[in-house]
Amino acid sequence: MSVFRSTIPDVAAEEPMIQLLAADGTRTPHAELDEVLAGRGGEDDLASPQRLRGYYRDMVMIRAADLEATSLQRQGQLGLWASALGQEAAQIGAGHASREQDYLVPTYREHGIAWARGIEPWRLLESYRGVSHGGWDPNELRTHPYMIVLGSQAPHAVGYAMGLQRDGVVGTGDPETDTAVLALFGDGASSEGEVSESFTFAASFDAPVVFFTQNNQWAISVPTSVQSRVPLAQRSRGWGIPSVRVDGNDVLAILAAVREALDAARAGEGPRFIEAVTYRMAAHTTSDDTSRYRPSSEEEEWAEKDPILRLRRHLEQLEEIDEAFIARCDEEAHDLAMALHHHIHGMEDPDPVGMFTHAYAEPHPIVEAEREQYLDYIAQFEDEGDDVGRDDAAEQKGELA
Ligand SMILES: Cc1ncc(C[n+]2csc(CCOP(=O)(O)OP(=O)(O)O)c2C)c(N)n1
Ligand SMILES: [Mg+2]
Repeated sequence: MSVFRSTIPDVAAEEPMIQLLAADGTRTPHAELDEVLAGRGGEDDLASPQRLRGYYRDMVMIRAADLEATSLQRQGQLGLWASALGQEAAQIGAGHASREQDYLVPTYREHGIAWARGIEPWRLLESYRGVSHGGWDPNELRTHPYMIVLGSQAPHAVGYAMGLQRDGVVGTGDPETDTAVLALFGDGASSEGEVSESFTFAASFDAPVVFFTQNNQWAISVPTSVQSRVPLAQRSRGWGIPSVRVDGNDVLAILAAVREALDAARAGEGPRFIEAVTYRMAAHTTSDDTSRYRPSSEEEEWAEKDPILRLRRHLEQLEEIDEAFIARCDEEAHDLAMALHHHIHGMEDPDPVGMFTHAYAEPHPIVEAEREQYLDYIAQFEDEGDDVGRDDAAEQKGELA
């Protein structure tokens, strides 16, 4: 039995939403997903009290990093910041559902995913400060660089997944090597044509890919209701891709659904699609002002569904959390925020022509010409005595000649 459905119901019908933790923290039993959480084939219990405390700590840590990054942007240390406030359960759940060998393809708001994959938060800040061309080794951490081009995650993920099939690491039954891809994108991005095209390829080739949409209700100022006439979860069924709608503020439901979907993809059963219903509690980015397009009553309503609060209430019901643990998490979160603060003040400007160096593996005449042009451009500022941190542009140009 599976929670994933491949039939298209009446479009007027309400799509059910899987939930294991109610807003007050009460756990609802679920025949199939409880089995997934309990671990098939002798794996660890994903819902053990120790694991639950771990997810709580992860969410507290990533929220602190997020709030600190917002402050750093306000202090002029970052060009921009896209907050993931409110989406911690969707991201920590999905991140921990993946296995080490899986490949994840994130957007620009995936700070919980990054955390779960072992990417240090200051790597994210480097990108948002504009001093890094990616921030981490995608191959080593099996997580693609952040991508801002909406929907681009889908074709990248499907292409990678089709490559895995050709590498013979899908459906062999070896849990150490069988691999799947997790494509992450937003509700707004799901309207991009390349997501539909990716569904076609994924379905036709049975690609080992899971499409994971965080429906945070907004694409900047456009509500999801304008993006789709049917619940997003129903969209992929037209392609024959089984899908499910899950409460995105419920870390356990997300963990179980993504784990089940990735297991199926890895086993060679083809793609899955998950709509995680959540809420972007902050503005779209630090350049946005929510008061221009949404009522504060909506924000208050969702504050009650806060994913961190929900897991804490659940742990309290289980009597598996105490004040000392909560205080320790808060202390660690504070230390992380301070570390980010110090780290950013110590960041150095990169070599201004580094972007040309990394465009191609081999030298390329057009990129070389553009590099020359750029060196000429920044040399002008030196002539004016305007030190813009471009130490020795003229010297570099001399070296090139
Ligand atoms: C192809 C493309 N078109 C437009 C944009 C500008 N843009 C950046 S974020 C955004 C809204 C995205 O909304 P959603 O996909 O719901 O993700 P969220 O920001 O809510 O996480 C838009 C229109 C872009 N980055 N890429
Ligand atoms: Mg959105």
